Amino acid sequence: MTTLYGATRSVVKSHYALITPEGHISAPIAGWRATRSVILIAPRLGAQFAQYQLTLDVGGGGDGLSARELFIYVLSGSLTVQLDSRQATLLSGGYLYLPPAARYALSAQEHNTELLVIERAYMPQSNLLPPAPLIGKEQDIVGTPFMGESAAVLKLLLPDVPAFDMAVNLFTFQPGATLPIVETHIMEHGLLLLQGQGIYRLGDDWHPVQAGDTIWMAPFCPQWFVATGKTPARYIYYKDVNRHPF
Ligand code: UGY
Ligand code: MN
Repeated sequence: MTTLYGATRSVVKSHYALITPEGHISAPIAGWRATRSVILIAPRLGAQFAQYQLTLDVGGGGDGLSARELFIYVLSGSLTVQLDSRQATLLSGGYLYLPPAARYALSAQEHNTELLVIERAYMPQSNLLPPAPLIGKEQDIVGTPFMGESAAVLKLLLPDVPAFDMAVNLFTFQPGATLPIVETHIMEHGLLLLQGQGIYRLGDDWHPVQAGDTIWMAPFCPQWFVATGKTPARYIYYKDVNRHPF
């Protein structure tokens, strides 16, 4: 797609970034074979985690010991996962959590298998062991209304227990539904809009957003969302949780 006069919906500011798919540039990524990557959020943007999307050829993937903690969500295609004790095939909606130093082998079974990855340094907590590797699928998670708003339903993909320093949640908004408040909080977010469209308030700006858009929200960035259009809007997002501010 070409653009006249250099227009883009992408915006990068010190307290948030909106990155739209037309501007993606893919490249190989260390540690993954037969894989194209687009790094969408990273420490050099100001974030304390990385979020990237990977497109794998058949047989593409990675193996070894995880350097940091990793959350991998299958957007489309098929991915086999081999852990020390388990093997599984993940389809769309399937996911894998790996703590640091976990042994893994991943291999795509379909051409153009697409993955969303969140990677960050695990923050140890005294008296707590890091979580064990976890495999799941969003279809098995029961959603609950967010802050009593039945038209905004949240699924927590990871257990909400102190060993986890990250949460990854799936939000579904019926047309016209909103975040009940303008949130302003210490946790940062990495977000991928999976379906539908809406308006995202970020700081003092309001942006139209649609499926495929990525958003980074720094700590304390005021945020609010309304789903527009005639179909539900759905996004997956990362959040740092369960740790002290110092
Ligand atoms: O969990 C959250 O902070 C979530 N409600 N934020 C968001 O969707 N921007
Ligand atoms: Mn939030």
